[in-house]
Amino acid sequence: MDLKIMSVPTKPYDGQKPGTSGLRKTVKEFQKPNYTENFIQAILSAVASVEKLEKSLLVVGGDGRFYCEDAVQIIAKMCAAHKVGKLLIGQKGIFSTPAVSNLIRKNNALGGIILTASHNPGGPNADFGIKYNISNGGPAPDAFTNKIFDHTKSIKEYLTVPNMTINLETLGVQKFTVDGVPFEVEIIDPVSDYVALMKDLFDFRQIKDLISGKGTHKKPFVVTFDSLHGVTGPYVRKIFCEELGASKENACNADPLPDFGGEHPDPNLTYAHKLVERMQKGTFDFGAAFDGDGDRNMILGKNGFFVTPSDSLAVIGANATCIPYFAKNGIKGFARSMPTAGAIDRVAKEMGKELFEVPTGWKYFGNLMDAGRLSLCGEESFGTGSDHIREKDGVWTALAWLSILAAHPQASVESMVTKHWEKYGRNFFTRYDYENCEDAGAKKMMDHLTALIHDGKIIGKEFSEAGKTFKLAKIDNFSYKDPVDNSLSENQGIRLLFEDGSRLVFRLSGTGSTGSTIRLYGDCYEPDQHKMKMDAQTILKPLISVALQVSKLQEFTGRNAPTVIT
Ligand code: G16
Repeated sequence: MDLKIMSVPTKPYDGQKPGTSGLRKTVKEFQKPNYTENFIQAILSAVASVEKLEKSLLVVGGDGRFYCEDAVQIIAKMCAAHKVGKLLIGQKGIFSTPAVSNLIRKNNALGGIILTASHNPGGPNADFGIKYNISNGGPAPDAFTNKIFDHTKSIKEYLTVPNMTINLETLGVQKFTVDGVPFEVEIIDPVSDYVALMKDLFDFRQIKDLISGKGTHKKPFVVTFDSLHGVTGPYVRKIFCEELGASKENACNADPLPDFGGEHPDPNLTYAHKLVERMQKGTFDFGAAFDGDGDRNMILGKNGFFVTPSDSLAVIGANATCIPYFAKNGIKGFARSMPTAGAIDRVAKEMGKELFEVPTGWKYFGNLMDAGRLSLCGEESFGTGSDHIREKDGVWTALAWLSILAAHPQASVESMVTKHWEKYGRNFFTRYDYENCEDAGAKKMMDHLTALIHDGKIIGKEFSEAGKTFKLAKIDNFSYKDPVDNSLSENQGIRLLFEDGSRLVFRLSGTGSTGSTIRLYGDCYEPDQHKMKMDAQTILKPLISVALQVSKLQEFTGRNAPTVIT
């Protein structure tokens, strides 16, 4: 049957500006008439303005949250109407974000549309999200997302093929003819290509020996995972249980659910507290949690020893040669987002490698990787990854840690981290999140801090809290000039830099769906070996008090305490 293209008149919606990583709004918003269609049309128009969309290959899939399958059907109809040649779609519309990045690269696709609100809750009353990844497999850069936003503001019609429905259950190719033009959809297993990639990067036999306690390891290394009912469940079962021999019972919450079981699929100490409690019992040697779409991770050691994402990146960097991919290709350079503590900087210095400090957002790493200057990077927001793809990668990070542990018989997660501190000193880090504040109050606070920058009088001022004095050396709003294409990204977070090297950062999250989330980051460097094992919150409390004093956060937002502390 020859299907027909239809043009549907529509009107712009306000606020379809992609944030840190795509458009994230409530499901209810996406369900409004033409809301999703408008955004997809804007993506396709933006792509068509710079590339040849006709006959192209696109990858489409998401983290399985509520509304994913509806969105896949909408995208398929609209791609057919735009004469896209073929879509590669995960069975049931499911792909982890790292899996999409891999498939785009592996198949030389033009790009991909990922359906996820990442770590935000899911379900009919929670969040949904859509983002576009470009042909390098990474999130579209600012210049491109600005184009998408521009299209959303002037949209008058969208194109679709109303009578086309995709069977998302059955693996294989489905062929259609649309106004005489062939259009193909291939439904693939979401896991297998990703597993093949991991087998290429890591030595599975070595990790298997660690887990089973073979050879020099002498006793089994007991591992557990929490997929928080996100997309990683099937990936965890296949890789860690089937391939590497971990016990199936220790792959927790591994059935993806459209509402993530009513919980927040965010791998941090607050939302992945069940894993923390399980680890605190002392029966497991290693634990990892992953977020809704599988790009974030949290690493824990025996008894619940918490590895900060900043330390995780540094330990992986310092032990990179334990990972076959890096042993073979070498390390080209390291990078971290600006708010991430600088533990990796010390590793880079010692190894004589370039270190890049970019704004928050994985999209800023892509150019550096494409230019062959960056191999390993990470963010404080529980993201770690390498140039094997162009997204952060939760499962990859757990495999990286297990590879390092496999190469150090008898070592524990804690001993790897403490040895690292002994060598390099420790970067203490904390993040306070004030979620869902009123927009006006959050804006006033940021305006107040901006005024302090312009005024400049605060520089040199001393702040004393709990017997510690901090003298302000510099205050600015971080901007970044991409060394590859010279693009400039301004207003990326207000930094207060103190004379003793301590640092405070304030920024508004770009991933929330409603209200404003204020992120307050604090870090300091401690070379004193006697202080290495101190509690980060105790060490950083005086600095955070200074932050609250300077920003007047409480006064502007009415919040007495953060919703999440990491
Ligand atoms: C996204 C980006 C990350 C970023 C994080 C936090 O992560 O991919 O690069 O660090 O948001 O952003 P914000 O502080 O603006 O909320 P994800 O896992 O949500 O895609």
